[in-house]
Amino acid sequence: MKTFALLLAATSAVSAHYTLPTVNGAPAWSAVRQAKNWQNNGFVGDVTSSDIRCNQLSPGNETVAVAAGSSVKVNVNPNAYHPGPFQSYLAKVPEGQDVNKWDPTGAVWFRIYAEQPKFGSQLTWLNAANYDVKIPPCIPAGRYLMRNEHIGLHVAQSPGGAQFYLSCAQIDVVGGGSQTPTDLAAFPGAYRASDPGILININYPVPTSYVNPGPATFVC
Ligand SMILES: [Cu+2]
Repeated sequence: MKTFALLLAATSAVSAHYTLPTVNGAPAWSAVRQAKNWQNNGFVGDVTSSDIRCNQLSPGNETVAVAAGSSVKVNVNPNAYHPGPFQSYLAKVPEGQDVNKWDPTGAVWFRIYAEQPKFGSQLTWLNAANYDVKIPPCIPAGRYLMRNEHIGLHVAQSPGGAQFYLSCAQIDVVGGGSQTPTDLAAFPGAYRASDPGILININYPVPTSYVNPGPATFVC
């Protein structure tokens, strides 16, 4: 009986977590590099860990073509249950590198989306199952890694309490322009555990502003 109760407890804990297994409806973990949490739905808690980059278990094996200026539909399975922001970054795969295997170390990431909450008697977030993220129309065509994350802030009042759910998708940007993205950041490196958008009590007092962690969002 004791074992059974423990199993039940473990199951309900898992169901509160989530993965980001696909973009634009591709088969799970094909155009999205398989993440370490694919079975247990767990989170990354240490922003200084290399897991904060892509939480990667295995390379990808597909890319999804997307026109510059159009949107990518990022799936969160079953949904981004916890209160907190959704954010997206891109990194251009260098010429001569294999999109399935390139390890995006160093300051190669620029942010393209950072969700802000609605303010009131509590913070209100999208908590969606799908996020439509617009690819900037001016960036050069080519292959990119797209790092998508949702940050759970429900116990973020303690250092290390924020929960990062993330994965990296492989996209092929078609069209585009010739602008060079700015404010490049590295993972790890872009975040500190003490950042005001990471170490935060969202319940009391209820914040009247929210500072997304990471670099400025690049806009064309
Ligand atoms: Cu959870």
